[in-house]
Amino acid sequence: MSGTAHKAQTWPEDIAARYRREGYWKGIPLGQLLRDSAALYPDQVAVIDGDRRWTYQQLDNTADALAAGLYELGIRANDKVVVQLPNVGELAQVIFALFRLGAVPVFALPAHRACELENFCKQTQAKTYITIDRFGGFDYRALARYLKNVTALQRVVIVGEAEEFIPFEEIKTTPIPLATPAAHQLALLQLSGGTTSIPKLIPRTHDDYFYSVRASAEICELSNHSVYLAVLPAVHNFPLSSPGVLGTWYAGGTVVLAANGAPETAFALIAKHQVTITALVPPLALAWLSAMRHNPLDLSSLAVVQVGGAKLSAEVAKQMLTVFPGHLQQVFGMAEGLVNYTRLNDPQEIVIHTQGRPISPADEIRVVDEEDNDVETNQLGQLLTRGPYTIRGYFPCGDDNLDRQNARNFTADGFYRTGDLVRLTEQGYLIVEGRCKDQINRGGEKISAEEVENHLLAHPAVHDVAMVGISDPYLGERNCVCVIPATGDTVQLRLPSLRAFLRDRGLAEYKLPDRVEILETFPKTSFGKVSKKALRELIADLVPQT
Ligand code: AMP
Ligand code: DBH
Repeated sequence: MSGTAHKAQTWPEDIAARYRREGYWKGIPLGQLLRDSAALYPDQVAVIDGDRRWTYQQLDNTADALAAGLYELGIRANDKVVVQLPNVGELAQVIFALFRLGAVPVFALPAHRACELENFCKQTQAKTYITIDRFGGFDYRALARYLKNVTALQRVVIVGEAEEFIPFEEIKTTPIPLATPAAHQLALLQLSGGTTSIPKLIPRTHDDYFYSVRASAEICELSNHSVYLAVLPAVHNFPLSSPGVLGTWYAGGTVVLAANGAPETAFALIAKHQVTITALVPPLALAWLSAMRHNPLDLSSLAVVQVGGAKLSAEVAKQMLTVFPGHLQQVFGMAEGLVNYTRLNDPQEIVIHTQGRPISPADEIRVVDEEDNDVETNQLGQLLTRGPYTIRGYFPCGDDNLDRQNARNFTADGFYRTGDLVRLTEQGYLIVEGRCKDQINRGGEKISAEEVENHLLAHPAVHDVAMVGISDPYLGERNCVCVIPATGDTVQLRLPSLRAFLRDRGLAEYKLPDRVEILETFPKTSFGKVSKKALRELIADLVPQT
């Protein structure tokens, strides 16, 4: 560390005042969200986890008891607490207990391991780690032991069999009066995706996060009759806040927690609890589609199926509309802030072909070329955004690179550079065409991987596809298409056939694949998105260098 003090970059005072004046920021801390719903719907079920369930009143009381217990352990306002929990009922208690204490959860995904966790602990100087005994065949206590040795961690709380650590079940104590955190303060730290680099910490305030949750719940028409099925890890920004579990608790609905998104588990939960809304990433949407084709089930309680996190191809969107009941909703968001939704009453064309429009009239959108000049409507460019729930800078954690990172990721006037290549339609909807880096430069000719993938997804022998660049001494990059076959018959997937297929669809010659690799699965990020970075590395190992 150089000893340089890094200042948190936040909203300028005049803009913050405007967000308050215009009602986006209401000055209400997130702990109050549960208090209000418990007052309105005390006996309504807030959380279902297997055979266990908690009403709003029970969850509210437990959160207070847990907040008091965590205070007794020494946790104070503004302390960072690394939380690594799968979708279990205790997560709901932990979230609200920390919000009420004004302590700041750092939401690690269950799939993160020593490398990421060590990073989060060191970056935040966290003294507390709350996790589970075992999940998905992994023992988190072993991870906790390692972290205690190499970081400043002082205490580890374990849900389940605690061994030498603090048992979660024994912490709760008589509620005590606690100072309410100010709504402009830091409420939680989210992680940036890591699809292309190591996660950065994203500081979200009570005011800004609460606004995005409230507005999202309204857009998705959540009510106290809504039943939200969480199949994605609930701590991720999408299922946490778009509108996710927090949006459901805001509306007084019921959250059903699933350990994972396997169709057999999820479909049974949908039928049993009459689930009305759930959120998927595209690979999961494909798995659900194929399960429904093999064994159609009555999922008629579903009013909304959200798909987001990565581009849903128009081809798959169409299939979703015919196979699933209710509305399909595309969600294009980022943990840094901006979230776009197709609206429930949008025409099918919009739902199939766009990734939605921003939550808020106060979201500012710019689509720019490489010199930051605005491009015309419908033209491809990089998406920049600022608004009442989009951060102005990453979390200052003593990292010498922070200023450089902020300078790279934010404009001087506070726009976040999303790194996404989009078109903005005349009606104000965004179409995601790829990431700046998800582009193959073939001897100067740029190819959007998404475009070719979209065509190939229409091929009957293709289950899923991802295109990556492989380095080429002559062209710089050539394009390699990785295919998960739909059936055992891969003859149609040979290179000449695929090229002919794409050529028939009118695709330019330079966009046709140079190589095909048949794979059983794609490497995924911790959140379950296809990791193009890992895929590129995998292919580099398979393909002999020329
Ligand atoms: P994360 O860093 O995990 O918060 O991921 C945010 C990024 O995921 C966005 O900047 C997009 O690149 C991508 N993303 C999220 N939702 C969508 C979507 N519906 N379509 C295309 N890309 C998406
Ligand atoms: O991918 C994401 O990060 C994401 C997707 C949809 C997100 O953060 C969100 C909605 O809030």
